[in-house]
Amino acid sequence: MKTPIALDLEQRILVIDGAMGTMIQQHKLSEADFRGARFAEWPVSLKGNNDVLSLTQPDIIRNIHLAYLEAGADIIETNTFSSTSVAMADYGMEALAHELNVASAQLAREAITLYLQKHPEDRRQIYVAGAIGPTNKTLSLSPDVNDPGFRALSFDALTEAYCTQIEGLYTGGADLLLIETVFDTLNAKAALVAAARVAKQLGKSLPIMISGTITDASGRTLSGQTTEAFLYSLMHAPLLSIGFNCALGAKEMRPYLEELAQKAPFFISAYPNAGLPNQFGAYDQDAHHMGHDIEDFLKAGFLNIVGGCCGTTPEHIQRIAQLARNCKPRKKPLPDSLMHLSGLEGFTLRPESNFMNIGERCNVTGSKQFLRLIKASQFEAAITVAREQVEGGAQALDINMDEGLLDSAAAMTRFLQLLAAEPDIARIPIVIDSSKWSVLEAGLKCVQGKAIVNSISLKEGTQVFLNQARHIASFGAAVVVMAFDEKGQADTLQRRIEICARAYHLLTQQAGFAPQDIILDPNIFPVATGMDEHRRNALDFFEATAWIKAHLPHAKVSGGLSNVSFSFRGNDTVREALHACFLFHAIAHGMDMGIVNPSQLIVYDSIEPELRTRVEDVLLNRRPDATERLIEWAEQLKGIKTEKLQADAAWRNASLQERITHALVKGITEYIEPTWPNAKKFLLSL
Ligand code: THG
Repeated sequence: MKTPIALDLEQRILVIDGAMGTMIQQHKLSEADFRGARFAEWPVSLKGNNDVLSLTQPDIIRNIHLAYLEAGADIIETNTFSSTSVAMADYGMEALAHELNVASAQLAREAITLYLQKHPEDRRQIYVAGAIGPTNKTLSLSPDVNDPGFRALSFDALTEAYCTQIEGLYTGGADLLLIETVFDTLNAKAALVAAARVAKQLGKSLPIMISGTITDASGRTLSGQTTEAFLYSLMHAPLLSIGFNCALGAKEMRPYLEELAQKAPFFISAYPNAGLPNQFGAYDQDAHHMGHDIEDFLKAGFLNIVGGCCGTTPEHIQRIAQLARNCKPRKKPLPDSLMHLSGLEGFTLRPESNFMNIGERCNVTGSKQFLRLIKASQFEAAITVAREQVEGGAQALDINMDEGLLDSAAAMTRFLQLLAAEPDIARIPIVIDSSKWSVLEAGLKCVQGKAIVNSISLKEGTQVFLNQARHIASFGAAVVVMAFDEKGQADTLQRRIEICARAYHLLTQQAGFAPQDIILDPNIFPVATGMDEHRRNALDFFEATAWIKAHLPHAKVSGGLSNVSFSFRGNDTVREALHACFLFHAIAHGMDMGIVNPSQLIVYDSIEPELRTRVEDVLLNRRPDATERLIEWAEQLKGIKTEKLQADAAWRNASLQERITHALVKGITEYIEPTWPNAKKFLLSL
């Protein structure tokens, strides 16, 4: 059902108010003014704590709201940008967070009542948006230059703080929640999780607006995301609107707004600063000048909600309102049904896309090298494993820390937080791989992008499955479901189909999952094991894949490719041939993605024909002696090395200087050796 504001937005462009800070500054308030009588003895200086003015100088705040209403604002923002316990800690006012939000929302409501009493002829619906700032801490970046994995705040602590803020905004009478000035989508996800939690508690949900901020000229958020990645990271929530505010002013915002307007299935908002800040941090763009840039957006049809941020005044809003009245609102595009993922950049899987490679090597059970590094806490070197895969063509990275002797949740957290600091790796989406729910949960709290959770299953029944799925959905991640139920792992075609269909229907009908975010894994098992019941392992996977693609709309199919060749461990030639042939047939049956070693994938056509025949005899179960014949061939091959096109080979062949440069730039420490035992200095023996 459409909310009243959604219906309103279909008819007209709504105007959101301008800056609170600039208006407060004009009053030249003293320390004593900020404190008022109530906080006269407060041990910390309160000058600059604008939000506390809702308690100590309510008339000033109410009058600012009134000025914006007189200027034509349809949405006024509460004075609560920093009213979380996290941001209020600067003033020792953590405990006042709830009260501040209640008071500020009430002030905005009062201002609307006063305005409407004065202007009974004005029949517009006017809304109070509860302003929810990003706080002064970012969940995806370290404030400590010496430890890129450090975080000043946890996801859970921020979520708690947002819950308190949002409850206060509800109590005070806000109509909307405005999660604004988003510089890190992980912070915004915490706000979304909090909003959903409060809505459930109170049995009422307010429409949610999200507004991000692009702070550098290359078009990225502070935490490094592009517009597309920003959108995909937050698109799971049933948003009223998405847009940008603050930052570099209207003109600089244009290309990013244009992109959002094209891609987002929500209403679009923009409330920029009055131009770029000058050398004193003030804003010079007057109403006329800013109006000129805004008019361009309006005429281009980008917008549904428009207003101003830092440096804007009622004069600016009046001009913007005038312009908005004369323009038609943008029409929302219909949501597509493509799978969108993101790291720092967006990724979209289209029907015409090639097979998607998920790098398998950052897996403590799947790589002895990676296990050794993680066990020795050599996280920096472990990061190199991730980088090599990206360079080798991985389009997403599978991370698995499931090893009995490790604190897997802690290792997952640490590794993901370090990865976030590597822009060339964090570019691509993360696949959080674990068979332990606690590890998956920990991983979700570390990634700002739209990730894949790998995996859940029906092993423990419907209820556990649904609870886990709903939790994953609240973080916006896609999910891999293994074909496993209460009775065990699916090992026939029929069981694969049955379990995948059941999971798909539960996810779409009861867990609110978008079908394109469901990835079914119908179990890739080893072939040529010598066991008769394994003869159809590959064939059943292929046929299950085809069935899924034909019967479960928009669902994706994935699998762990290297599993298929476990019985040929140590024989890379046969393993690579098995992988290439398996993929060739699986893709033909509709497999969309897989966990693979991207730099070790070879081309189907390059396989020696006799080997290929023998491999396919096994995969397709074409003859009773297929396994013997492949083993026979494998024996004969032992010792012959294949020429692997390793992705790093090229730089390893370059000149010493070039190798040093490459290693320094990419932070590859693998080839550095000490010149003598316990040396403090290292020689680059590249
Ligand atoms: N489905 C889903 N997730 C999965 C799997 C799956 N995650 C884990 C696994 N299976 C996929 N990942 C790997 C990673 C490595 C290997 C196999 C699967 C592998 N490793 C070499 C080996 O064991 O011989 C290790 C060699 C080395 O130590 O370097 O084969 O099916 N959803």
